[in-house]
Amino acid sequence: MTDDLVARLLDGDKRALSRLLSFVENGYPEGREAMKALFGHTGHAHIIGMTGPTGSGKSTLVGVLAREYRTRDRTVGIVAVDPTSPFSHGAVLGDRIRMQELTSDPGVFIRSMATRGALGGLASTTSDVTTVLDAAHKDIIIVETVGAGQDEVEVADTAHTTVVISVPGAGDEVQAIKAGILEIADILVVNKADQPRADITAQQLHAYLNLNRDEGWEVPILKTVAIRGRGVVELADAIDRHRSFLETSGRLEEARRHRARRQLLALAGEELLSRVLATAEANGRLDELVESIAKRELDPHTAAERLIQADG
Ligand SMILES: Nc1nc2c(ncn2[C@@H]2O[C@H](COP(=O)(O)OP(=O)(O)OP(=O)(O)O)[C@@H](O)[C@H]2O)c(=O)[nH]1
Ligand SMILES: [Mg+2]
Repeated sequence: MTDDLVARLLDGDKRALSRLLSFVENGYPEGREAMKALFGHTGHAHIIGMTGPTGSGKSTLVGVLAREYRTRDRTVGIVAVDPTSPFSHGAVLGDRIRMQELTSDPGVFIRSMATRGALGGLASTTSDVTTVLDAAHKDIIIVETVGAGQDEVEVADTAHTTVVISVPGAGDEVQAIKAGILEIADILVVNKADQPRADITAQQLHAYLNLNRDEGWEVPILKTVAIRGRGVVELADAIDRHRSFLETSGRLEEARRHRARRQLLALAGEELLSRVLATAEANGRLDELVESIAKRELDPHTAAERLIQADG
């Protein structure tokens, strides 16, 4: 059955794509089998992470960016991770009319993922979802996440280009700086530039970047008005420039190797743990060791060593 789904997905079937994504998100064995078969068909897509505070206009910007890429004849996959806004709940984009325009376009596929705390973690699930979309011939994959912390930093690891979105603030500190997510930005956007203080926010970001310069790539700071589609051409251009930079500087290769290592170790770790647990749960060894630690007869380090030895 998986073979059939994989064949249909490679053939461009949207329903096969949806079903395979469900398998992958839920950690089903079918998902895993499909991932094996799909891997050889991946490596083409450019993955863009868009992160920023709640309500900063990420979804609106993702929508207009997707349309911009469609005018450039590129197919687009959109992954919205854990959409929190009551407006966007169930629907990815704030603006429903634009949303419909996008969903009726066969060159666009939109997926909402409410799987924070998913098996294997948010980052690994997101990574698998982008792999499936890549195999489904999406040229551009945009992942939207709320910039809240460590999860986003890990999700950014999956992206080739990370766009961090800020909005004009009343205070003196930009939200993204506070959240500690500025470091992961390849491109900075001040959205809602139709509101006052957008220039001041851009200047603050600029000052901050000057203190933390990266060799080779100068992080552009762009102003956008997502609801009017303003600045989106410049954003798409900047993303494409970043892609070229990654390719010519060798960073794309480096990132691929980095990702390969991370995936291999994460999956091997999961596999080892599940093997150890299968034995230790069956023979009651796990409960015994837990009891011993709880009664303070055994320290957790020694217990962990014994848990693994018991398997061998
Ligand atoms: N004034 C103004 N409002 C905007 C702009 N972009 C988005 N908005 C509005 O800001 C609100 C939030 O937009 P969303 O796109 O849902 O923001 P989000 O960051 O995806 O929100 P969450 O997914 O809930 O974190 C909506 O009411 C948008 O219409 C902009 O450039 N200017
Ligand atoms: Mg959103």
